[in-house]
Amino acid sequence: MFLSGTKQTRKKIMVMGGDGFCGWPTSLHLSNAGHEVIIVDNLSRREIDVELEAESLTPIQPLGKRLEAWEDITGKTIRFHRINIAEQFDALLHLLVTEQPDAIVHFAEQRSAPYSMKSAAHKRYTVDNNMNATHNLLAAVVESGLDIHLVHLGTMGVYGYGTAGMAIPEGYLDVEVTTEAGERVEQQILYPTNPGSVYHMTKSQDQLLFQFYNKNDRIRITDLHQGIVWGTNTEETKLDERLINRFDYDGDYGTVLNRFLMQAAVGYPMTVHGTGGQTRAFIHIQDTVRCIELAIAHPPSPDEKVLIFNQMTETHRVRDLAEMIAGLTGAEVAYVDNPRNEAAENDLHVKNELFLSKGLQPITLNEGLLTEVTKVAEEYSHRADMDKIPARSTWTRSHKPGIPGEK
Ligand code: NAD
Ligand code: USQ
Repeated sequence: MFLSGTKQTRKKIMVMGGDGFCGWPTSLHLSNAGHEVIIVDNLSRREIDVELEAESLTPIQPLGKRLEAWEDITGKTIRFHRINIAEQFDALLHLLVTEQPDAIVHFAEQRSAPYSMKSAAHKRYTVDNNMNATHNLLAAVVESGLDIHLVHLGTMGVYGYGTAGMAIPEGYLDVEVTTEAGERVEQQILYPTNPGSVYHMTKSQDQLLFQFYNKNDRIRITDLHQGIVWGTNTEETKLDERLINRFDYDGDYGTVLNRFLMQAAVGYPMTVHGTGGQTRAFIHIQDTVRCIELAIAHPPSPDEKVLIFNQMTETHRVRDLAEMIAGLTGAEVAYVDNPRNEAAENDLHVKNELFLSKGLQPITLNEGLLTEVTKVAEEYSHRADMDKIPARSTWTRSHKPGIPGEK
């Protein structure tokens, strides 16, 4: 069951944020591969659905039902602990000490850029939650005295998206500096961050926390700078409707490609922000779960610096995605005012050699997969609330929201 060609053995893995869009299919994938999986989640994402009065397009089951279904179907057990890792440090530490996991996958952060920009309260919540979640985890690993490999889900957005034609390296930039004595010396530094939202800023700060704890306490850390995830289901979530994954389509949590596929399926003009000249990195959810399995199988050694992988498989310009889906489905494209403060046009070149060298065979955007997502959206279109589609969170107070037909 384990990855072929690796020396992987059964590991005990804690998945922080294992009820979320990436965390749930990852938990199932790791459990199916033979690992012992324990989910830790405070269910805050489900509470945010209540706050926003917006639900997943797909009918996700309560976590208890999901876990029961997984056991029914596969005979495998995934345990669950409801802990807010940003606030309940003692409970977190106790869990690490009693369970002694080999690895922790850290998804447990507020991950929407528009949500993080809605108001001062949302900005503060995102910073408090994300910074404390990551720092508590690091401090708990040190306090436990255990050698736990931490795999974190970071973002391509920490780099900013304009690189003057250079391919974004995997985390580190080689620079040449001139010493006082006039000598030219090479150094490697963390690629300078250039976040575009309060959410992306917290991910930039995470990098410094990792660098410090790795240097000071020799914690083994892999930071995965992931692109925009698209798709819904994986091999495991397809096994039974009760295992179905979350599908966010609302203006705050829906990400661009899944939103366009859903909009095409329900006959809502695709909401391209501005000129749609923004180029972004993408990865299918099935590759997300494979990459995490690969990262767990290849931990850095204790004397190694933080290992940073660019977890993306392709880049696309937003308007090209919309035009491609329009070509496939006949859906309309609407160019709306951009509610965000971001460059109207950018090129993006990204290196992703580390995952390719570890055996990733990337899934790229293809008609079959696009149609698969559109079919999921069509099947559950009766659950769609059209009023939740426009992106209403604005980066600067003077902007109008992006609603088709309203300029
Ligand atoms: P999600 O919101 O669906 O899942 C996050 C999960 O973490 C939720 O179940 C939530 O309840 C839980 N959580 C949040 N704060 C917590 C806390 N303090 N204690 C315990 N649990 C907590 O998000 P997702 O799309 O699955 O993203 C997961 C991670 O991957 C995020 O860190 C995000 O930054 C990163 N990422 C996501 C994407 C994407 O396109 N979805 C792309 C790149 C990176
Ligand atoms: N966009 C549109 N129309 C829409 C929605 C978005 O044109 O209806 C545009 C946005 O203006 C932006 C681009 O599409 O230029 C991407 O937006 P997004 O919401 O899909 O992605 P983003 O806000 O960057 O965030 C998502 C995840 C986040 C993750 C990030 C990866 O929510 O957790 O970190 O993708 S990355 O973009 O590579 O930094």
